[in-house]
Amino acid sequence: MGEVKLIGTHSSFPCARIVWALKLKGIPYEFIKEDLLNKSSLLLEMNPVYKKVPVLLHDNKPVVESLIIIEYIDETWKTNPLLPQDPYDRAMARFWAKFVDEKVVPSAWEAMISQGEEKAIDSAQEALGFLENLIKGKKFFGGEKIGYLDLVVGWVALWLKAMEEVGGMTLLDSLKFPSLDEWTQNFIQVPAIHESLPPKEDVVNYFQFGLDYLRSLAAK
Ligand SMILES: N[C@@H](CCC(=O)N[C@@H](CS)C(=O)NCC(=O)O)C(=O)O
Repeated sequence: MGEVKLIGTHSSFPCARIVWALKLKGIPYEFIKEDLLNKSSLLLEMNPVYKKVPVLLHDNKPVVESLIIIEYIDETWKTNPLLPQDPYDRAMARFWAKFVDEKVVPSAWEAMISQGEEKAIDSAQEALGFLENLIKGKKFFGGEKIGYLDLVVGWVALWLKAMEEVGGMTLLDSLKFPSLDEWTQNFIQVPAIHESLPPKEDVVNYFQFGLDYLRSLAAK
């Protein structure tokens, strides 16, 4: 199996994706807590390109970028597969994962920092609408079982709610997105997910800190 370590922070959803993947596979690992305000020499050495968490260390070899790390974990430890077996389904899962990180996350972030500006909310809800259509009639994005895309969308179940609180707005309106809302309930009930969710207050503080920091930069 080799030695597995994860450099991360508890309030970061890209890091949570990796914790979930490791737990679903039953892989023991050591969590190395990173201070993003005072980055460790280990982080800078292991991720010199982006200097970000998460970083997975497998026998001291680094793998970075959460989507790539999940794929690495899935290819390395075959039990409880996360990506679909069918090549077309796998391509689609990767397509939607890219969409989540390139469109859904940034639009929700924009809506938060605009403090609920209508145009920003519309744009975030348009992006969430694609996920609503995708999950309609299914328990998980992976079908009956939790899979890769569920881990990628997982931030919606907690981090999106924290963004809503900080931005004073609602994005995941349960009337507009009933299936996605139901999925969040199914997702957080899975023990591996449930037991490793940070307290919502920590995530709210994390986003509030980020927002205050951006404002202080803008004021200079
Ligand atoms: N695309 C990356 C994003 C990772 C990321 O943004 N990490 C944040 C924490 S949530 C970070 O390390 N930020 C530190 C920085 O930007 O300096 C992934 O999916 O792994």
